[in-house]
Amino acid sequence: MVKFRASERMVDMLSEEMLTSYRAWLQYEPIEDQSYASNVSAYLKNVAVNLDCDEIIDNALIEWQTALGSMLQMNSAVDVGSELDQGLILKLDASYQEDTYTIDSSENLLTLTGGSSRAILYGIFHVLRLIQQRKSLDNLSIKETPKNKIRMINHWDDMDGSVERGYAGESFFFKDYKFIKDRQRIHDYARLLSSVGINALTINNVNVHKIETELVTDTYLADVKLTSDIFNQYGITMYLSINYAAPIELGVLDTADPLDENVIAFWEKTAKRVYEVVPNLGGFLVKADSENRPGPFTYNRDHAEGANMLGKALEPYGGIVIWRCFVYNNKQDWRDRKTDRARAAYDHFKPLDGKFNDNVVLQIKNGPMDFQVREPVSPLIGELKDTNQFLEFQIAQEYLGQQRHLVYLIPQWKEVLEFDTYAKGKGTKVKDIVSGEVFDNKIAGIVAVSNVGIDYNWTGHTMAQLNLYGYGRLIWNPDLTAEEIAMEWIKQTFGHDPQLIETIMKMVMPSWEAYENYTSPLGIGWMVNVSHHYGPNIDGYEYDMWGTYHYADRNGIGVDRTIATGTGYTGQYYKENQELYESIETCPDELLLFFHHVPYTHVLQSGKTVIQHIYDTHFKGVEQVEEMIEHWTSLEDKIDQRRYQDVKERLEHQLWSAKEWRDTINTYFYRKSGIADEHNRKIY
Ligand code: GCV
Repeated sequence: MVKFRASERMVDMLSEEMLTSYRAWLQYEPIEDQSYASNVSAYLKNVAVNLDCDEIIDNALIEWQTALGSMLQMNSAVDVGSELDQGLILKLDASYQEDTYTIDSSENLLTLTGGSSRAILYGIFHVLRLIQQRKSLDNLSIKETPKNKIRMINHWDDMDGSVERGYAGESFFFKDYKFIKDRQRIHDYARLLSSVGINALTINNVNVHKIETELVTDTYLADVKLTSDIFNQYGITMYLSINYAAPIELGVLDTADPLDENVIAFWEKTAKRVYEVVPNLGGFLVKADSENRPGPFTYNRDHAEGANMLGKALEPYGGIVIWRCFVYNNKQDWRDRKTDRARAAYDHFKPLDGKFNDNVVLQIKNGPMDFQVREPVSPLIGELKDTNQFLEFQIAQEYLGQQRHLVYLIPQWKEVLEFDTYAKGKGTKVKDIVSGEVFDNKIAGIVAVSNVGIDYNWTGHTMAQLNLYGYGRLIWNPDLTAEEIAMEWIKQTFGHDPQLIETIMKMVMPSWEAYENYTSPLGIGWMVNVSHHYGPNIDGYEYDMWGTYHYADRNGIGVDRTIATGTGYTGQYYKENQELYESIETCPDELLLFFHHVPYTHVLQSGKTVIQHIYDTHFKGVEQVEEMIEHWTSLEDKIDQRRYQDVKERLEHQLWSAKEWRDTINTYFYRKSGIADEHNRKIY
C-alpha cells in the first residue's frame, strides 16, 4: 500500500473564506450535477499503481484523493501492482519523453501512462482539470508533450522579506535575513505550479545583495536544500541567483575577473560544496553588468568569458548557467538621439553567438526595453543560431498596473510567441525558436518573473491568479488560445454558472487593450512615475536617466529608430520585419511611435491623426474600465464576498487611476501640440 497523507495542505491560520481565495484554481468544489458525478465515478473509485512510487507519485496520489474526497466525497482506493476492470491505472513507459503522458479511457477504465513520475503528476492534474470543468471522461485519447522543456519562474525575493516589484505582500521564502521555517506555503505553491506544468524556479532576486550572496555558502545551504527538496517532490528543479562578484563580496578575493585562476578556483570550490549539499540544484541565474550589478566588463572580459567560467564550474554536476541579456547603458544624455537602449541586448550578445558553453543559456526579455504594455519583439530572438536561449516574460505587472489593475497578459504573450522572425524564412515563429526546435538547442524554454507573495490569495488581485495559471498553460502549449485558457481558469476558480463565465470573459478578454488605451499610446511606452513605475509621469525619471525618451515637443512625438534617419534599430530585424518597421506607411499603428517620430497630425492607418488617436483611446480606456465594473457588480450574488469585494475595490481604484492617466496624458499632449479634441470633449 502506498503511504501518503490524505489531508489537504492548506495554511491553518486562514479563515474558510480566505481559503477559498488561497485555493486559487484548485478549488475542487463538490459536484452538484448528480448525473455527471455518477458518470465519472466508476473511472475514479480505484487506482492501480503499476510503477515504483517516489515522493512525486505520493504527491500525485494525495492530490487525487484530496480532490475526489472534496468533489465527490469519494475515497479512491489505491493499490500497488494490481490490474483493474474499473478505475485508474498508472504506469510508466520508457519510450516516452520525460514529461510526456497519455490518458486513454474506455469502459470505465482510465489509463495514465507517463515518461516519468513528473509526467504522471501532470497527468493526474490533467484528469482533475477535466473533472473540475465537468468534461466527460469517456473515450479519451489524449497525448500531451510540453512544447518547452524548461518552464520556469523567477522570484525577485530578497532575504529581508521584501519582493522587488512584488505586489502581493512579502516573500514566503525569506524574512529578516533568514529562511521562513514554516514551509507550508512553499508546499502549496509547489502544488499550484506543478498543476500547470512549471518545472523550474529561482527563489531569490536577480539583484543579489551582500546577504543573498551567502546563499551559496554553509550559512544557508542547509535551508536551500530543504526548500529545493519541497520543489523536487513536485517535479520542480530549483536554481539560485548568484552575485558575479561573490569572491569579493564574501571577502575571499579582491577580484572577480573570470580569467583569474583564483576566481576560477573559487567558483569550482563553491560549486563543489553547493552540489554536495544540494545535489538536485539546477544551477545559477546571473544578472551581470546591468543596473549597477557587477560583471565581467569590469575586467574587460566579455559575457561569454564571464558565463563560460561559471559554466565550467557547474559542468561536473550537470548544472546550467542562465545568463540574462538585460544589459544596457544606464545613463544617456537626452540630446543624444543615436544611442538607443532598445539596441543594447542585440548589440551586446549577437557578436557572441556560438561562443557560449553548452551548459550556458541566454535569457532574453520579450521586448528590447522592459516589459512595457506594447513593445516589438526583441530582435535578438532568432539571431542567436548557435546559443541556448530562454524567453523572459513578466507575470508581475510592474508596468501594467501592479496587480491593482485587471490586465490579462496571455493575449500579449501570444502575440510575442506567434511573431514571425523570418530567421529561417517565413514562418520562423518565436514559439518555435525558444522551444529549441528551430536551432536544435540543447537547453531551451521560457521563464517569467513571478507575481506571488504572502497575501492570502497569492497574487493580491484575485484576477491576477489568471496570469499565473495562464502562463503555465500557455508555455506548456502555446497553441491554446487566450479564450480557452481564461475559460478553463474561470470554471475551476469560480464555477459553472453560464452568466458568470460569460461575464468574466467579457472583463478579462479586452483588459490588456483597455490598459493600453488609457496609458501609453502607439508603442511609446514608459511615461510612468519615478522608480516605482506606477501612475502617469510623462517627463519622469525614466525620461531623464534611463534612455527611454519619447521626444515629444510641439511638433511631434516618437523615437526615430529607422536606419535611414534614426538609431538604426530597425536594422536588427530580418529583412521582412526591417522593411515593415522602417517605413512609416507599413509600420503597424500600435508600434508607430516606437519606430518613428511623427507630427501630431500624421494620419494613422486607422484613418485618425495621432493626436486624435491619443484622445480617443484615453476616453475609451476609461469607459472600458467602467464596463468592467458594471460586469463585476452584476455577479455579486454569484461569488463569495471576499473575492467579490477584493476585485470590486481594485476595479474602483483602477477606474480612478485610469482617469488620472487619461487626464494627465490628454492634457499634456493638448498643451504640447495646441490641437484640441475634434469631439470638443474636455481637455484641460
Ligand atoms: C530586478 C527592471 C526592473 C528592476 C529589475 C530589472 C531586471 O529594471 O525595474 O526592478 O530588477 O528590470 O529585470 O533586472
